[in-house]
Amino acid sequence: MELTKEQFIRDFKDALHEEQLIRVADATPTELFQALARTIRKYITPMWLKRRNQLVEDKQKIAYYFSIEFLPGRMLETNLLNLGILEVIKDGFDELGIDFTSVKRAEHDMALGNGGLGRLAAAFMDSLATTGYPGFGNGIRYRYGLFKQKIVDGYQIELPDDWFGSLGNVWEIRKDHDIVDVKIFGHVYLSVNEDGRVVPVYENSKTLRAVPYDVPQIGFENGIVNNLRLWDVEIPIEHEMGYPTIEERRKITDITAILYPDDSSYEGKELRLIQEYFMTSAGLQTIIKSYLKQGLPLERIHEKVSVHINDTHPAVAPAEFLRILMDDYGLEWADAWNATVKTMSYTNHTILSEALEKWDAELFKSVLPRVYQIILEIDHRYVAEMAARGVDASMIEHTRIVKDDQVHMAHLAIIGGHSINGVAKLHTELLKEDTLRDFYAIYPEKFNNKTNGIVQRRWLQIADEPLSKEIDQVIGTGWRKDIHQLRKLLDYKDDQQVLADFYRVKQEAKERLARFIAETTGVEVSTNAIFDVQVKRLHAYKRQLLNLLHILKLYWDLKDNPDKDMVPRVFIFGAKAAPGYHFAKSVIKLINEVANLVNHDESLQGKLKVVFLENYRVSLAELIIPAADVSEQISLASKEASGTSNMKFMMTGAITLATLDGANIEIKDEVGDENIVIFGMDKDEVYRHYEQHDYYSRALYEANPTIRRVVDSFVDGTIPNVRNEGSEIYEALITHNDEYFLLEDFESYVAAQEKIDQLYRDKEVWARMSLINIATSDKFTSDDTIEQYAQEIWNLER
Ligand code: 26W
Repeated sequence: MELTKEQFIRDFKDALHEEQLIRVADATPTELFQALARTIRKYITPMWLKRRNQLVEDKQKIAYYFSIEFLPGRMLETNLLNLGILEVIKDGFDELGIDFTSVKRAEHDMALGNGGLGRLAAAFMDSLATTGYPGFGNGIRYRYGLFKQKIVDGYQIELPDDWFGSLGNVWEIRKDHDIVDVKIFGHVYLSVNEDGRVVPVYENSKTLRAVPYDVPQIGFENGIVNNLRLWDVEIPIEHEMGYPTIEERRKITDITAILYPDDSSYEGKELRLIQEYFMTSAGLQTIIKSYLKQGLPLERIHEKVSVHINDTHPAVAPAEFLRILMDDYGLEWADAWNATVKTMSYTNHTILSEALEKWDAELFKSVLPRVYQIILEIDHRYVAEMAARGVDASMIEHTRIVKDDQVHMAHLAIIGGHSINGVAKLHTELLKEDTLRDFYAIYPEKFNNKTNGIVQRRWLQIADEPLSKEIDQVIGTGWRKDIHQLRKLLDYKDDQQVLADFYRVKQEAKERLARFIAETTGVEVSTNAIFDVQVKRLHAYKRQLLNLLHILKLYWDLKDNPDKDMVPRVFIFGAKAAPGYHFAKSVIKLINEVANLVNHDESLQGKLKVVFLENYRVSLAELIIPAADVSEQISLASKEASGTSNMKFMMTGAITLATLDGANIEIKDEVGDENIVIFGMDKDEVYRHYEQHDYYSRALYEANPTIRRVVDSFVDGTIPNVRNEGSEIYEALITHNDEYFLLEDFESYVAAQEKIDQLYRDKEVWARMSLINIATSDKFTSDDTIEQYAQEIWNLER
């Protein structure tokens, strides 16, 4: 948009003076942020309205991305960048004597997500608007975001993330005219009405009022504003007498109170099922209503509407869609089913069996009696159709929706939709060959891959402004609009000056992070050290513990030989553990205690430092990632569906130290073998162990003195101030046979780390690797990922 500095200053002062009655000089950063956000909202509103009217007028097809998590982080700077007014606003603030950075930091992260899945959903919202496709989000407006992590005495403590504060979310707009009712519980029987139609009759069900709040999603310099719709629950006015007790009222408002803090593990909790149904039903009801306003027949809704199921959390969608089409609008099964399958599509984000949602049939039936009836009918028809097609009976049994008194949500999503995709090449292969093998045999045409991506604008232009400016110097600014121009950097891979400049920019980012580390943890780190970073959710399969084993190995090396020739290292961790995930919490404690051990040991001569940064989140990632030399992507091969931080590190010039897992493989394909450091078993070797049952961690432990010494450190008093945590780790590794094969990968990990050490010694070599990583990271722009979803799955036009 066009905006002059003078106009902005007038608008901003109006917002501050008239709406908040404050003078610039007196305002706190939070007040300034509020005024700025309100000013921006005024700029956005006309574009937002125009977009909606245009889509209605053109009867364009819209894709709706249903996700139980959206993790945008801070929105201010992205919004300004995408509107094309970031520089104008910064200039305006300079003139007013306001520090932009402190204002931007006053915004609380919007943390309605756990990790990769939620962050990806937010990235897709940005890319949908940027590519200009009509794609809207549908999720939950949680009162509290993902818990805030504090580290106390080395332990994780969880505090509520009161992200609304007293001021609420400035970006959202409540939409009363789209309020709908959602029914849960009670009993349902079928009856024949006057027209001779079979209709469900509900008894004793509870009605929830679903209230939508819309958050604008602004495209990059294209004037397009899409919509992210988040649902809140309220007590329906006309039913107020039906919910007399405070307890019952609280039960209702609890539905949107908290985001479940579990990442990669699933618990069949009633409240979670209600959350999932609540946002799915509310979203589908309003989508169908707005489609009908166009005066088109419901049988053809799939021509104008796509519904995407992000992981299984909204996978009740096919059944709910059928229910609405039949019960509320009188469609026959065949027509309703045809429209449903053509409307729905599903992405799988994990092969970990503990993360695949299956609901206890009794629970499901008690919460969603009518939907359960419909699911039974879908299941019944599926079994009959497959039998008629001559599909093998055991295969039918494996793939049906309801079996062993459980409702298999992934099965519903696959049977009830036309597309199922994985999130990286390897992951999709594993789905086809292993996890969903029988489905692949039945519906090969439904399977496809969509490798994840990241929003380059946030991770390069915003989070790494100094690097962005350096890139401008070398190849001009065209890459800011067309990320593929980054490849032009490859022409400079032997240019000493360019390499030196990039190296310097990285050092400066490290200095900024070093200051932050000193301020927040009191640990002094040298920027001559390799900044070796692992930031992601704490999970056994991600193997933060393998990283720690290597740190202990270095510790013992240095204790034995203080003059060991090594480049100093700073190991930086950031990770939240699910509050009920005992093992993960023990690993956090141990990282912190190893940090205490090494950071205060003078004999190590500062060659080894360990830092755990608390409360890892999007805004902290924006500080950490640009400062990384080494990106640790060390999950056991086959376990990490894709990973997306790996792409962010690559884009800001870190060297990836990785197993052949998830998108690491595709990163390797882009940068070439010489510009990444790979170690460990590949997925075939891992699977071979599973098939042959021939993994014995104790044998590895007994045969290898280095492993023994490192593992013993957990139980022999080496690490101070620990209780049972050390022996728990020891038992996981030795007694319980090391589920994620850390010990088998240990030696090759150590060798890979030694290679990193050697490579880093030659600044030019390192800077060249780094430049090649940056130059080829365009491969992972989420704009391209969305382009593929739009063309190949949703069939959208822009
Ligand atoms: C029902 C509980 C639950 C919670 C989280 C089930 C499943 C999950 C997912 C595993 C969460 C998740 O974030 N998965 C990640 O998705 C990213 C985006 O596709 C991938 O990059 C990560 O590899 C994958 O772990």
